[in-house]
Amino acid sequence: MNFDVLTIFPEMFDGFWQHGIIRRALENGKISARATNIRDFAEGRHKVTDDRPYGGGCGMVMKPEPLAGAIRASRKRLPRAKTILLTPQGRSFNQEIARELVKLKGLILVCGRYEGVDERIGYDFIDDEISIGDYVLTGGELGAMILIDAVTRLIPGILGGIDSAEKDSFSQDMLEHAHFTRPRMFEGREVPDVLLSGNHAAIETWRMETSMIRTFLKRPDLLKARSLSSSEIEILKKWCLEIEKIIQAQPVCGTDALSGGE
Ligand code: 9D3
Repeated sequence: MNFDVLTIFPEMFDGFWQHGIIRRALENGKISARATNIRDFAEGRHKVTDDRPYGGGCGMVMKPEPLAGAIRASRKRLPRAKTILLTPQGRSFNQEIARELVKLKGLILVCGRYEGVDERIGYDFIDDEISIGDYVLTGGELGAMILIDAVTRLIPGILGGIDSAEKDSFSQDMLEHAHFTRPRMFEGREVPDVLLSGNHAAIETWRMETSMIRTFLKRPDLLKARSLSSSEIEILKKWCLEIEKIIQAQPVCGTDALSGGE
């Protein structure tokens, strides 16, 4: 995968390229990535990239010529790449879009600043528009990093574990099970016995159960949207029975009248 980022703040990416999985992917040639300064394509002594909006109003707009120049140069370098504008108006980025983008040869990521880019850049220079969520940022750079991060870890052979990315595709509609590592006792809290039992079937069941209960408590929307396996249904039924037992153990009318609410 080849990433080309177009921005007026290329230095923002210096740290990003230098760490973790992105760095390793660059080193072993799984990705190429560079941040190009849009200002390098601006004319005149002052290399201006923004201007006041026609029709008035506050804020500035990114001038079309430097953007067009930068995109043309990128397309020469990456002729088969898709050009994506990071903008609050784009479709909301998610794992499904990440899986769609990892199939492509290259991505030219255009980072807007100020109030936005001149509308005419959208006509011939942009193939797709992506937002990273419903909150207001100061520009597209962090969005580009998020997109690169999410897409890179999906490239085959990038993640340490053989199946980490593949496992995501099964579990992405559920929250993950709880994780523990050494020490066995931390500030008075112990690691659950089952994880030390060596009983792999029991561990698997426990993990599925913690995954289910967390999803139920924190993201019930995910559970409702999902078709459940028979073992998952068994877990839910078991909880139902437990809850039912608690209710059955109560006196007939409950204790509401004694609680002093009214
Ligand atoms: C006054 C109206 N604002 C729209 C909500 C204008 C505006 C705010 C922020 C225009 C551009 C920006 C800068 N944001 C991005 O470039 C951006 C972004 C975002 O703000 N939220 C989520 N995803 C993205 S991707 C790029």
